[in-house]
Formats: sequence, C-alpha cells, structure tokens
Amino acid sequence: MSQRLEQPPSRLSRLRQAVAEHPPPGPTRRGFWRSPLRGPWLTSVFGSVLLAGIIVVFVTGLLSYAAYNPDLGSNDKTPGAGPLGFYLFDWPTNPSWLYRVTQGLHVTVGIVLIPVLLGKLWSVIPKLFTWPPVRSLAHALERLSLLLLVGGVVFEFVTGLANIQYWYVFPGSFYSLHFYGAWVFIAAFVVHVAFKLPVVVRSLRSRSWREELRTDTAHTVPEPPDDHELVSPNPAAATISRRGALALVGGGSALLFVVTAGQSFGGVLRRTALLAPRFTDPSDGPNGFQVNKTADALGLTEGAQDPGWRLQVRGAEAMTFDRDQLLGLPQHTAALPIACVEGWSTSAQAWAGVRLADLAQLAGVPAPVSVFVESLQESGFGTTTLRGNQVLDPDSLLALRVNGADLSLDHGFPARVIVPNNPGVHNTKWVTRLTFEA
Ligand SMILES: Nc1nc2c(c(=O)[nH]1)N[C@H]1C(S)=C(S)[C@@H](COP(=O)(O)O)O[C@H]1N2
Ligand SMILES: [Mo]
Repeated sequence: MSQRLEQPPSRLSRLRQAVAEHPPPGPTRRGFWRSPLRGPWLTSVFGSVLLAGIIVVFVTGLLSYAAYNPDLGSNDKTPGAGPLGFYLFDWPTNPSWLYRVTQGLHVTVGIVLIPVLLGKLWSVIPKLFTWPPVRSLAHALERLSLLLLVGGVVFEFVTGLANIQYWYVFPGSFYSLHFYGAWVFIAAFVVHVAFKLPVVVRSLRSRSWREELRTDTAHTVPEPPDDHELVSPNPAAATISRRGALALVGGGSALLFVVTAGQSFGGVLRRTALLAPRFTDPSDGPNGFQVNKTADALGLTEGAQDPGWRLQVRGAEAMTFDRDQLLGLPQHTAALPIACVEGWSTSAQAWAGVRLADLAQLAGVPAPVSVFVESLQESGFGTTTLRGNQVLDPDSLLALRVNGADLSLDHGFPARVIVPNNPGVHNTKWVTRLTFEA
C-alpha cells in the first residue's frame, strides 16, 4: 500500500512559479537596473527630506483652504469637502503677513522638492516593475497603496505647478482636484511612512555621511545586498558618486529656490523670480507693484472708468456713494501686502480708504457676521464673502488710494477690498456692492 505524503504541485501553482521565474525581458528583470547608487541608504536620504518637506506643504495647504473661509457664501471651491473640513477655524486677520508666509512656503517648498522627488522616484524605480506584479492579496494591497502614493504625489505636484503656470488643463476645478488629491495622497503617505520608518532609520545609520561625502566616483560601490530589491544584483561601474548624486539633486533644488523664491518677496528680489509667470516688471511709481489680472484682460476698463460708477452698500439700510463721497468719509491708511494663492506676494503697500467697519456701521449692521462683496466682474474671482472678524479689523479697507496716489485701473480703481492676512483672491478689485449680513 503506497500513499503519497505530498501532493504534486498543481498545474496552477507550477504555472505561477514559471511566470515568477521568467519575467519578460526589460525592466521587470532585476538585472535590468544596474546603477550601483541604488540602495536603502540613498532612498532613505531622499525619503527623509521628502518627509519633512511634504509635512510643510500639506499643513500649509490645509491652512490655505482654511484661509478661504470655505464655510461662507460661495467661497468654497470644493463644496463636497464635508468631513475633510473638520479642522476649519475662523481665519485670523493677525498677523497681517501670515498668509504671505504660509502660502509662500507651500509653493516654494513644493517647487524646491521637485528634484528630491525625482531623485526618490529614480531610486526606487525597480520596485515599480517588481515581478510578478502580484504575489498575494497582501502584496496586491501594498502595490495598490504604492499606486496611490506615487500617483498621488505626481498628481499633486503636476496640478499645483500647472496652476501657478496658468496652464488650466484640468478636467474640473483646480481647487477640488488639488484638495481631494491631497487627502488621497496623504492617506497613502502616512501608511507608507509608518511601514518604512524603521527601515529608514536603520539605513541612515548603516553608512557614515562623512565617508559618503569623501567618496569619489572611482571608489563608489553598491550598498550591501538588501531584501528591499533596491540594490542591483548586477551593478555597473559608477558614473557618479553618491555625493555627486546628492549634489546634483541639492543643486537642482537650490537653483529652483533662487529662481522662484523672489516672487514671495517684494522689491528688487522679485526680479530673480525668473520661473514665476508673473515676471512682469511693474512700472515705477505708487502703483508699481505686481498685478494679477489687468482690467483690460477682464474687459473691465470701460466700466471701471465710467463716471457713473457707484458703490452700493446694503444692510439694514441701503445707500449709494460715488467716489468723491467715499473720499469724503473718514480715511484710514494700512500697510498691507497682497499674497496670492499662486505663491507670489508684494511687500506691504500703504493703502488708504474707508474702513469696512465704518461702512458696516453706516449700513446699520455694526457687528456683521459677513459681507458679500461684488464687483464689475460677474464671474470668476469677481465676488467673495468675508467674515465678521475681517470686516471689523481696523486695517480692513475699501481702498481708494495706494502709496499716496489713486488706485490704478489694474489695482482695482475705483475701489477695492484690502484685508490683513487675506488670500489675494479675496481682496476683490473694482468693487460695486457690499452686502453686510447681521
Ligand atoms: N474683481 C477681481 N478682483 C480680484 C481678482 C480678479 O480676478 N477679479 N484677482 C484677485 C487675485 S487672485 C489677486 S492675487 C489680487 C491681486 O491684486 P493686484 O492685482 O492688485 O496685485 O486681486 C484679486 N482681486
Ligand atoms: Mo491670486
């Protein structure tokens, strides 16, 4: 009586094994990737820089959303955000430069991270081609999370960059895509970091920075074989040292910093912002600072110059003012910057005009919950809703003049809103009506 103790492998499992052992020619074969630089140390260096940078970009991105006061009026460009807005709070008016800093960081750090991101993706590319593509259910889930991670990060960087370059290629609103994309990405990112942190710590300790920075190309050898499939089993000779690769990426980041960061400072430094699309050299004089959309571009020149222009103010009372009447009300001056969501900002300019709080008082709504602002521009960024705390700040103005001169057409003549620490887009130009809500 003979009984077999072991079942012969089934056809299916034999087939599976055969597939696993015979990756198609090309990038799915481990020997295809031959750089001796790839390994857990290098990946961990890029990964740690990204970790720090992405935290900054994510947090400042959330703050940017809060700064829009999305719970008011039609401010929210992502009306379905629901629970994702759990952290929202009343955006303050103090300090007046806060949004300038947070949004400048969001855009600048994002741009500067691009070379690091590319370095990181390059360093792990063999893993994207791992063979067989799926080994088990757990492996399938892991790969799906990598898809969300890599797809998410690429999506966020591409949509962010496209937006600040005015390249509106998205199928839908930038705000919604960038906002939802951020949450998908960050979820995958948190899982990824939780799994990889121990490896990163171990890998960073496995080599000495001092040694690494002293090693030239001729002496560059692969890291010891690892179980992460990063170190090439079939390495070629080095064509660049690790320090060279780090210098390349670091140099790329430094270069990007030098040609973008200037847009977040006013004055002469703006001229260094070669990559910024608003690299316009504004004229000299009181109105000689950064313009976003010009009156001409929006077809508003005629309306803005029309002597029949009136400001309508509504609340408990309704009233109208022409520009001279507004100039006859008590005038106040406030030194405030304009900081755009695109990352550029101006240094503080001396705005002068009527306090929004005074207009609210005149309208019979001394403590408004909000004000709805309308302008000659009926669509796009032509309207906004500001919160009570913004209306009541003594520096919040319906500005008529800037730096001692009348507003220029492009800066919003006859009258514009200027509020401390307000995202630029809510400083509505060419205002026609203010509706205060009690
Ligand atoms: N009516 C109207 N107001 C507007 C805009 C606009 O397109 N239309 N652009 C906004 C944006 S996005 C910014 S950043 C600021 C820029 O103001 P500035 O052009 O005076 O620098 O104006 C804001 N006010
Ligand atoms: Mo803006």
